[in-house]
Parts: sequence; C-alpha cells; structure tokens
Amino acid sequence: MVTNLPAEAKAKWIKVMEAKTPQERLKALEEFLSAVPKHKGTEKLIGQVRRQMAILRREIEEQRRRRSGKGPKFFVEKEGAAQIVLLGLSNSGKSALLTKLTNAKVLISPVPYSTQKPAVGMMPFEDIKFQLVEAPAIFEGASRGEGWGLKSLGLARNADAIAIVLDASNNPIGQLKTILKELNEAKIFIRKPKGKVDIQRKSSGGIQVIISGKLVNATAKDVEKLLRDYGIYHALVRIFGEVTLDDVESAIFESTTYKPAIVLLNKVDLVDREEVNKIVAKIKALAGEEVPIIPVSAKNSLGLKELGKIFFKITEIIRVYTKQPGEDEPSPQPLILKKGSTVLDVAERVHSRLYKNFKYAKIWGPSAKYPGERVGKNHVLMDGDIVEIHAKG
Ligand SMILES: Nc1nc2c(ncn2[C@@H]2O[C@H](COP(=O)(O)OP(=O)(O)OP(=O)(O)O)[C@@H](O)[C@H]2O)c(=O)[nH]1
Ligand SMILES: [Mg+2]
Repeated sequence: MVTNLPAEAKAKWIKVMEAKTPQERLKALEEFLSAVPKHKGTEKLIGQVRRQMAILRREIEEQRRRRSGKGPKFFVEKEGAAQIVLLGLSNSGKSALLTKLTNAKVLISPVPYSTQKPAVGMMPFEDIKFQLVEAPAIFEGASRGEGWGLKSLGLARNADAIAIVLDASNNPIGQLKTILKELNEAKIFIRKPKGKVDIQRKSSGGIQVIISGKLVNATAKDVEKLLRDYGIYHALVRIFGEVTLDDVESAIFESTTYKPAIVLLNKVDLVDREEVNKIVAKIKALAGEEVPIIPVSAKNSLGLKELGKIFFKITEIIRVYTKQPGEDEPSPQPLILKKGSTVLDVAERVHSRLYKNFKYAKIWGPSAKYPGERVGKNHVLMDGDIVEIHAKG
C-alpha cells in the first residue's frame, strides 16, 4: 500500500473516520476514492476501500430490512470475561454444546435451522465466566447476504473469539471449507497474522507508540508521522509481533479482522477413533497449526472439561486483582485485561483520577520480581497479578 497519498486524499480520509453512520461513511469513502490516484501502487488500497464500500452497502440494506420490522435483533451485548461465538452449519450440535457448557435453555433438535436468533449462556471457568453465543447456522452463500447469513457473520466479527462447530459424522471437512470460505468473504481471518497493530483513538495526550514486538524498516517516529498524515493526533498505538508501516496503515483502514478460533469437532461418539484422528489432521492442514482442534461430544460430555482453559488461552486475556493501599486483601473479582496490558491500563479502568494522577504501583504475583515490588506505569502485567496503585495528592 502507498504511504504517500496526496494531501487531498488524506483530508478526505479524515472525513471517513469522522463518519458516524454507515451512510455517512459510505459517502465519505466514495469521495476519498475519487481523490486517490489510480496506479499500480494504489491498487491494493483501492481494492480494500471498494470492499469496505460493498460491506457498508450490505449493512445499509440490512438496516433497511430491519427497520421494516422483519427478523429479530442479532447484536449481543458483551458480558463476562470474553464473548465466544459458536459458528457452524445447521445440526452440527451448537445448541447441544451451549446447553452442556452453560445455563442456557435452548431447543436441541434434528430439524434443520432450529436456532433462528442468537442464543446466549454464561460458562463458568475458575473465577470468571465466558459468554457463549450460538449464532444461527452458517450456510453456503451467507456472506452474500442471503437469509440471516450476514448477521451471523456479524456476530463472529463482534466476538472476541470464534468456536467453529463441526459434525464429525457428516462430512466435517466439507463443513469447515464452507465456514472458512464464508468467513474469508466477510474478511474475517482465523490465521494469526505475523504481527498486530492496535490503534486506540484518544481525546488527548498526543501519539504514544508502544512496541512490544518489532517494527520492520521504520521507527516509532514514522508511525507518528503516518497517523498525523491521516489527521490522528491523539492515540495509543501498540505493535505486537512483526509489523511493517503498511500494516499500520492497514490498521488505520480497518479493512480486515483477525479472530482467534478453536475447532470443536462434535459428535465424535458417532465416529471411530482412527477416523477422528484422520479428520483432525485434515482440519489442521486447513485451519492452520495454531488453531486448537478439540474432539468433543455434547451427547457424552466428552472433551468439554478442558474448554475453559483453551478459551482463556486463545482470547489472550489476563486477570488482575486490584488492592487499595493499606488493605490486606485484593478484590475478589478480577479485572479482565488483554495480554500485554500495563499498570496504567489498570489505573484507567479503575478510576480516571488514578490514571491522571498516577505516581507508582506496587505489585504481587507472577510479574513481580519480589512481593510488593514498586513499578512504573509501563510495567507489563501477567495473569494473577495483584496491583495497588498510588496516586498523587
Ligand atoms: N450423537 C450425537 N448427537 C448430537 C451431538 N450433539 C448434538 N447432537 C444431535 O444433533 C442434532 C442437532 O443438534 P443441535 O444442537 O440442535 O444443532 P445446532 O447446531 O444447534 O443446529 P441449528 O440450530 O439448526 O443450527 C440433535 O438431534 C442433537 O441431539 C453429539 O455430540 N452426539
Ligand atoms: Mg441450534
């Protein structure tokens, strides 16, 4: 992608970012596109923008349909430590798994397309809970806007992770291919990119770049300049893994999404063990090494015990317990943060006063060199840490 667009195009991009509704965003993207010179170096960018426009047009169409009163609401407000969407073809056993793993009461039935709106349940794991959401079944053509297809894919896009549910007794590889195809069409990828750029817009404080990985052929200064070119003056930019300046620009454009995923190969009670091993090997080749594949049976409760741990791992969260200065015990309920979060992230979550007047923190637990270690705001926390924040004044 080019990083030297004409000033006019960059100015138009600011309008895109300021757009509040899909309609405004679509119009702004059209205007942006007309200001982008067309040549070899801008091909990829133009492609990305066109794709975004296509998605927006579908969204607007969907909105219109919804307003006309047809169909249930699909958005599910996040609750608990992380939201995980169960995604699969009809009859793969999503409802059966949801029932076994959570408190949800849903219809389990061999009748195709029994679940017609998202079904939600809370799954306990140690001292936290995951929110599981069964998305109404995916099918060939879902990403083209047929039926509730786009809405189910939208649930996946909004979730923290995806659990792909396959019926081991009914062409699971074919099912997986269909699901991956629909996800890819919707620009949702389950293969982990080499690096990740996370841009959090802020209202003040300038641009702060935290490099937890490696910025290839560029410096933090280049990142700042790039953001400023796009009219972003206050932001927290985080770089994980290996990232190029192009990747940073892609992140500004938000064109694709990566979602951590797990494959639940369900109904293994119906298939012999050797066959299961063969299927697992084929899934691995298709989904990638890093995607965990768990043979399970909702019917016999097989393989379900280990799921909490795996959800915890793929969502890359940590639990941090806060403590008031002078008190002995930390809060029983942990704060849930992303792996790589710092002491300052905790301060921000607890109270804006602690964030603004941060002085130092004391920590106990896995990331502390010794109990009660005194650390600064950029100290990176680990799961199970206890944090006590001291503020000025
Ligand atoms: N043998 C066996 N049958 C299962 C298992 N899990 C689900 N089933 C059966 O498969 C059928 C479909 O299960 P559901 O849980 O309703 O499937 P679903 O994925 O929610 O289907 P839709 O809501 O239509 O998309 C039911 O008849 C279940 O009893 C399993 O682990 N083993
Ligand atoms: Mg169902």
